[in-house]
Amino acid sequence: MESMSWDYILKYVLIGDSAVGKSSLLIRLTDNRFDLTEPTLGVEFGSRIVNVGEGENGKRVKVQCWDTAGTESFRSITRSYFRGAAGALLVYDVTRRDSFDHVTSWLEDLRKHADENVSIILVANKTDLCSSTPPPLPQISYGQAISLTAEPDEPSSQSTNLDSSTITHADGGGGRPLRPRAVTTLEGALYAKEHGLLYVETSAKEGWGVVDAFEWTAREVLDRVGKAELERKKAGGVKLNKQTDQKGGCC
Ligand SMILES: Nc1nc2c(ncn2[C@@H]2O[C@H](COP(=O)(O)OP(=O)(O)O)[C@@H](O)[C@H]2O)c(=O)[nH]1
Ligand SMILES: [Mg+2]
Repeated sequence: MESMSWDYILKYVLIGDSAVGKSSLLIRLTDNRFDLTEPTLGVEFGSRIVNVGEGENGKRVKVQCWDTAGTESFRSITRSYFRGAAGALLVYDVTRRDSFDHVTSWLEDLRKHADENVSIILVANKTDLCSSTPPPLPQISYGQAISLTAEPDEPSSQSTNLDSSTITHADGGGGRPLRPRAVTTLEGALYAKEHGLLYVETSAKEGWGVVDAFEWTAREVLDRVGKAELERKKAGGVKLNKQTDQKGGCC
């Protein structure tokens, strides 16, 4: 079946505090829906093919994503899934400061237990609670924009175009009351830059930025490791379809 063919399989993990929206992001990715989710017990799994690049050079990447429980009691189980992950989505809730404060501890855990080349994207989720429109800037350019406007330790006034005061719209969201953001776009993006992470703003509820988060991470994995390298070393969390030239792979 052509639609099921893939060039690479990448293993991902979804991590972050409880209730930041990890399971909702996965359901949005795999089923394109937003439902009430049950708290995740241990680890759950979902997969989908995403496209990296276009045309002749485009690759079909099967993302196999492990959704982990954010609670402390499951943390040791969660850690055991880090090994061999090619990509990690580290999620926080833009309305909950504590979930952002805990990002450092999740990152330490990941650096300690995952392969050193794991590609990590910092995911600022639930932006729909603070804005009725998707973030207006192309999200991938946040990092680039920041490097042009500010150093991580001294955010400059020129970079206020990335601040949530202009990103979010206190316009009532079609009657829906909007909440203040607990973590600005600038803060999230600077943190990501400082720690060598990709950055994306998402809403699992509205579907904003979700597929992009998985695609950008896949692009970084493929860029970083390179096809030749993949074939030679069988890099952690990456499986190459042997029949990739014929596009014959099937899940
Ligand atoms: N408004 C809004 N709610 C969300 C979003 N993502 C998740 N939620 C809600 O947040 C709660 C926790 O979500 P869940 O996916 O179970 O979080 P997890 O514990 O990190 O897996 C649920 O009530 C979801 O419906 C989002 O993007 N926007
Ligand atoms: Mg969950």
